[in-house]
Amino acid sequence: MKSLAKMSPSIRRLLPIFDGIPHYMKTRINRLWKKWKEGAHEVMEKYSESMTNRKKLNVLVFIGFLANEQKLKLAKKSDHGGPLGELLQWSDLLATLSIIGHHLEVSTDKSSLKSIVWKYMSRGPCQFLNGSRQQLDIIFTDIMGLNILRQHHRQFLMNNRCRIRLLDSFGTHAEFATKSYFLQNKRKLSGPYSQRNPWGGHGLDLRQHWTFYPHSDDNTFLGFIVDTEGVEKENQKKKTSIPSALIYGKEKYMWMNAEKPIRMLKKHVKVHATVADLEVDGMSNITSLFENVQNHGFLNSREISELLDETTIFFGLGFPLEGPAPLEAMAHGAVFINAKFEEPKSRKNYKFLSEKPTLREWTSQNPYMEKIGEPHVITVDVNNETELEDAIKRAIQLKPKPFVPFEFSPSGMLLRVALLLEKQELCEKVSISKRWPPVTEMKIFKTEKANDSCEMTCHSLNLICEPSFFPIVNSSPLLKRELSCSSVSSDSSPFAPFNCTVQLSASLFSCASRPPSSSGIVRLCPCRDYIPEQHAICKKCL
Ligand code: U2F
Repeated sequence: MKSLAKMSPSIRRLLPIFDGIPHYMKTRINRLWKKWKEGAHEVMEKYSESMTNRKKLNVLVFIGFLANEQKLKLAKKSDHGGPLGELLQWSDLLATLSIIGHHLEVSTDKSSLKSIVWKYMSRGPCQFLNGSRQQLDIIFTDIMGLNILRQHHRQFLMNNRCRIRLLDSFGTHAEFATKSYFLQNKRKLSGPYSQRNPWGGHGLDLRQHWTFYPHSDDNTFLGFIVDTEGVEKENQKKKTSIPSALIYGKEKYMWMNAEKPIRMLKKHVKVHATVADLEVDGMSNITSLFENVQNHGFLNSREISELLDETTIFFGLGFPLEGPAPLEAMAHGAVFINAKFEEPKSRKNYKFLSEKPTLREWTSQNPYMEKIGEPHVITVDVNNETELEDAIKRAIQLKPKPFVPFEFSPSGMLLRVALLLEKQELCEKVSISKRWPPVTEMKIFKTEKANDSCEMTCHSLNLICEPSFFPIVNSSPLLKRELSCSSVSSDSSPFAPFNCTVQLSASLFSCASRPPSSSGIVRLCPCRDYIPEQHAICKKCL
């Protein structure tokens, strides 16, 4: 008998792993535990059918970038301004997996990884045949972790390829997933900064790449939760308080070229900052920028939450892209001024993105927030003085209520991860009737313009593109019917199925790929609906 996963919102289950994880992660898990417990209660009340009767899984969590700590020092930097997004997501993933009742093996270094690998390798397939679940079911790791597994545990990786779930913040597109396609097309896929693909080429199913935001329909959305500890739902900003802005950017390089927008901001509001490295060397050229700015230095989560409570405007300068902070600001009732990019940024024109395995185009600092819009978010070209001044004045008036989209709440994350782990099948072929999302939810559309992706077509109809349906859409009879083809040929192309052409390489199925405008290509796209504020789950997927 397979045992069932039981919801267990007790932090005690996580205590044994606390010694091995950075201080920042422990603090976050402890601080948010009350919220997690409330979320567990809520999800059991509202979605008890989906949350019960799930198989208990053996899950390995191998945080690869911490295993390279000696070189990268990311855990060390987490206490004074380094990138926190990844640590925050790993913390939330650990809390989620523990609460939804799975068995966890956690490793943040090569030697403990080795003992776990041996433990499961030596058990081998016999136990599995007996029906006991003494094998690993799922392995969460990151790209650095995958490289370590490839170098030191090749056989283990080969046996468990389909069980890998890769934390991949910005996502991976089909063109970058396999080495061969990228190498043949690298010129077309790159810009002036680099023609390399160091983070891609793993040959995984694109759904094995789990992202930070729900931004790539080809990938799976993992997400994180928004810290709302201490925020009261109805609590609006104190009416009497002087309007203020907190500049988004915890290291001074993020402030480069921002003199003009910051000057404008100072004209209307009191300006605060949390820049960690201001006291360090080379201050001369930025001194004027920080005049009349109250810099608090790097704050801990409680302090930043208190500051956000008093903040009217959370002000984006264009970088970091897609961090968690704007969602936190919105959860505290601040208006996020989101820097709009007149020319969208991508690996073809922006150095930071030039080696990322995606052709995604950023229309602003945070495209997810851009879609949320007013009263919570104003997306504006911060270098256009007139537009910026209007935006600042409007932001002062808006006074939105605190808001957290369901998918970034504890209950939303618990529900999503529980369902994905229970139902998304990537190891075995499943019959059409047992597929998840159910095939009955598939809605097929043609792209309207030659340059459109399937994502664009589905999104324009308030649907999302569902990659698991591609093999079904990829059928000659369907093409003949939908596109009036008399005969059908085949091709290995990220645009297929299109016109009268079926897809030859399953690894190239792609929601995101956009054919050239002049190509005359009409793509066939499988779309599905989703639960409002929960993109990963279709309405009948519960
Ligand atoms: C993103 O990483 P970042 O760490 O730069 O993301 P941010 O949005 O700046 O903030 C992460 C957390 O840092 C916290 C803040 C957020 O929870 O409340 N914080 C803090 O604790 N103290 C302070 O003084 C200021 C902020 C993204 F997540 C990564 O995936 C990307 O690699 C990176 C670059 O685009 O951006």
